[in-house]
Amino acid sequence: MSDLAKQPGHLKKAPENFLSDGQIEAVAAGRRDFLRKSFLAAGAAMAAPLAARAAEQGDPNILNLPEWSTTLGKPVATNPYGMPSKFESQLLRRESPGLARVGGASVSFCPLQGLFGIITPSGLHFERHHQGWQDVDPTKHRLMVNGSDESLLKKPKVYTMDELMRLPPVSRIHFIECGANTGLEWGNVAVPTVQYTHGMLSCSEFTGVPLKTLLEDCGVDYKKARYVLAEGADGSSMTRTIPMEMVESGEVIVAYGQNGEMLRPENGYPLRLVVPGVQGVSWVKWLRRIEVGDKPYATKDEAVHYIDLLPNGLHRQYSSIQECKSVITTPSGGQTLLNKGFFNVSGVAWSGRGKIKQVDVSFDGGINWKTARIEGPVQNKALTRFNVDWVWDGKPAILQSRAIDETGYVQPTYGQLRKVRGTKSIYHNNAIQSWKVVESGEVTNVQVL
Ligand SMILES: Nc1nc2c(c(=O)[nH]1)N[C@H]1C(S)=C(S)[C@@H](COP(=O)(O)O)O[C@H]1N2
Ligand SMILES: [Mo]
Repeated sequence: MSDLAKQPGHLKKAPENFLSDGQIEAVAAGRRDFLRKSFLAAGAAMAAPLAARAAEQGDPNILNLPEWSTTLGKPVATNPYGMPSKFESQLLRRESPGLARVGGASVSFCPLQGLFGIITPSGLHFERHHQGWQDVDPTKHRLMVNGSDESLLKKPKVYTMDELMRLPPVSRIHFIECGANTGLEWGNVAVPTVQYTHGMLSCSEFTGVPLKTLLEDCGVDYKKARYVLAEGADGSSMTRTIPMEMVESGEVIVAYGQNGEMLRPENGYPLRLVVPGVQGVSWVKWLRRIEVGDKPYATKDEAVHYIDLLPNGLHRQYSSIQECKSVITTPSGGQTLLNKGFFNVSGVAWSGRGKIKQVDVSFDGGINWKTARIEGPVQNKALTRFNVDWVWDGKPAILQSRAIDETGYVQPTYGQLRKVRGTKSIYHNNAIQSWKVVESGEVTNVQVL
């Protein structure tokens, strides 16, 4: 450990993080105010190093053996499907208080502030449904593959799940980000936490069959068939056009697996399209049909959703690639630094164009930059974890991260992004995020141009 680590600072996590026994009771009783106060108390108690506390105060957590450590534990398979500890019961995906739920159409955000590494636990994966979710019977689910014309695809087929799962699979780690992620920040609506600013983002290992394998099985003519239409089976009949080059590269996957098990119902069980680097809406869930065609389809979803109004008054319709972006997840909005000293500043970076090459972090609002440690191996079109040492001197600070991908593209500031994209946009915001730290240690969301 470095010398810095000998004088660690302490962080009060946002209340999404772990609870004590007493706090669990308080939550159960719905006594929110008690919860808030006991967090402050718990934070203060944590501030003295463990050994010093034991010696000076006779820390009962060291001196008294708890009953559980001297009695029989619970038997195996008490939970045939394992669940998180009860002390983690506040780490949840959450709906934004500011966003309306229209029928089943809404979004729940991933608690990025409480996650480590790059894999999103399946139960915390963000959700975005245009017409709610269903738990679909896999024995009745079918995938049809056809052409807009017979000359484009010679042998149209319908696959059962069993048939798909017999084909040679691939497993790859990729991020998925909704094109609307960080959307409210365009209008300078500084929502409080990283869960709400950046939580329409998740990363999983997906398993499935490359779409290329299926199209070739059906006799596709790549010379004529230059586009693919993907269609979902849910009430929204979600349809998106995907250019054939992406499919030919082998990256597009017809996936049934997520983090080693079948997809979760909310994420499209039993079948979804994985389109690495491309905005979430193209990752069609409950996938029931693939059609190949010779031109973009310009469907309803492509005409009205996830389009960008540009300063010249035109709409950009197919902004499919998610550009290079990053965000500091700890410390982040809603958390509090309890005292000066060492902090490990941590976050994630990603790019729809490939691998992350470098992440720089600033503590003074973008004047000086320090290169962060990248936790490898770095994966293609996947979240990439970065960490950097910081000693907080107790004075106001503005924390930022700036990612650079393997194409050399540098994540822009708000000033740079608005110059090109104007101010009327909602989607595809990849600007540098700023977290302001004030003397009291409170961390809030601010915008720096
Ligand atoms: N069939 C279908 N596919 C869909 C959607 C949908 O509503 N229906 N939502 C899309 C959008 S807008 C996004 S951002 C992603 C979200 O995936 P997730 O819910 O697994 O996070 O799924 C996409 N695929
Ligand atoms: Mo989305």
